[in-house]
Amino acid sequence: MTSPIIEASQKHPKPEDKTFGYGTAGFRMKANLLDSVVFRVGLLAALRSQKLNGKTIGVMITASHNVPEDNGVKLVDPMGEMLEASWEAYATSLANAQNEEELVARYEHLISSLKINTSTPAHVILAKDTRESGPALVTALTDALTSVGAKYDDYGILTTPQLHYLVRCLNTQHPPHTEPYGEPTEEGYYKKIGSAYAKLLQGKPRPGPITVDCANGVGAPKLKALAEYIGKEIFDVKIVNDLVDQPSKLNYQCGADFVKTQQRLPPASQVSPLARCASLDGDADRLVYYFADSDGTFRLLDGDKIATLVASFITDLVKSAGISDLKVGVVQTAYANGSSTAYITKTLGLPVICTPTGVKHLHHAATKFDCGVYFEANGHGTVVFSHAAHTTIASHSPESPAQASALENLRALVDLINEAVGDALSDLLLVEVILAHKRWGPKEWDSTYTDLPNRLVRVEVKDRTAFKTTDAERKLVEPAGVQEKIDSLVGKYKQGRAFARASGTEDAVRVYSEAAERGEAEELARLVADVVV
Ligand code: 16G
Ligand code: ZN
Repeated sequence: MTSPIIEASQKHPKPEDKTFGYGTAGFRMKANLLDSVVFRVGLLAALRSQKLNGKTIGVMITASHNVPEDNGVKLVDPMGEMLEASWEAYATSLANAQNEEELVARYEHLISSLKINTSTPAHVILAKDTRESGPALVTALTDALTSVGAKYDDYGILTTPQLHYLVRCLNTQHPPHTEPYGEPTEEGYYKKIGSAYAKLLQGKPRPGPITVDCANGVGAPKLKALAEYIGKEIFDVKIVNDLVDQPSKLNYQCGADFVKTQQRLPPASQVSPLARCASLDGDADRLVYYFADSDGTFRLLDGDKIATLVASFITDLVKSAGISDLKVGVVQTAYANGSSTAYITKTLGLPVICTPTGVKHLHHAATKFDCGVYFEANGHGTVVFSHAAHTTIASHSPESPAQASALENLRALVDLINEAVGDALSDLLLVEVILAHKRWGPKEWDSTYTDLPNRLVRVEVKDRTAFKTTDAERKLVEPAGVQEKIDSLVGKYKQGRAFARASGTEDAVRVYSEAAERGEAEELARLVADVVV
């Protein structure tokens, strides 16, 4: 059993002086350093499947919004969630074994300590984004899977959320699941969300054209396929930044991350005032909206604006359907604009949970609600429904035609939403539906509340691991004394708020600030940055 691993692993040697870590979104780095890591992730994926009695595990090769030279790899657990946290350490352990012998020893140690029955057939599915380095990394992955006799299916190029969807579909086909999540094909994905969208738009004003910037990534061909499935009459989408055959253009001056951090239109977007625009990121799991105001001012509708829109719509639908016992709530991170949090609690009257950065934290917290809406300000998010919510929505008997119609919409909404993970394509359709129902343009949506001026800065420090936080990253406990200094600065500004946390994806500390006036928010960020260096 072990010699095929050694033989296969010799083709994917570890670079000597590198230490790897499974971070917030898997392993991510320059693609030329990733070959051995992906091979070893393949070994772990097979073990994970065996540990879970042969359930299907997903492996996605992508580096999301990073530069074209980077790539990354992450594992998807059976219900389409991120890999269980305790296994991240096993991934790191395999990735850092210095040579083949050590790798096999660590692999076997996992088998014995986790009591894995290696005669259980393993099943893994994989996909990649459009990066040039993708195909070679797939070879590293499939070499590993072959060496341990795992069965695998390569789905080629997909968005990250499409792979999460497929994993969930494949693992819900059999009892105890009463119904599969959907058809386990790419086509099945378009069918599920596309028909839910069409249903929700019945009898509603047809949305006008929308311009979508696809970051020159995988979102472009997939959004085209989705749009073709739905049809131009009800989904009139103009796709820009779709140059997937020019890999160097990926995420360059475009995409959700560019728009959110630069707070301006991607240069390729030529749009008229008040027209709806949206951007996806490089693997289509993040979405932000924006528009140019009548005077040309750029207005961003970020993840917080999407969360508030979705939460208010679901609350209304649940109520209109005559359902009284489902708890709707919102999950945010410390980066959520203070105005959005105030709007959710005071205007919408909904509870808010704040978690540390990273989808897995938000997702987990959202499962505490029946309808848990979670979004990071950067545009990553979705809605998760509890078991009780699914059952109630499926079985509730309406008492009037109005209730019946709301209930139909609620059922279609559940189909439209990709519960497995934040999904830019599904979220895009979701926002389009809500705006059509509310008969809102981007300006009406934007005017629900006004963001507090804010500033995010990246600070290079000697050792970012020295920064330890508590209270969902809103307070520093180490280095000693720094939080007290931040508190005294914050106290000097009207509606001031600021925090510093170590980045999970870059070697830096991030400082975020908010205040009543733009100049003050900027000054506060600068002063806090001075305190942390
Ligand atoms: C990762 C996270 C994203 C988070 C970002 C923060 C996932 C799938 N992705 O990209 O949610 O916003 O990291 O980066 O969890 P930072 O730690 O460098 O600020
Ligand atoms: Zn992404």
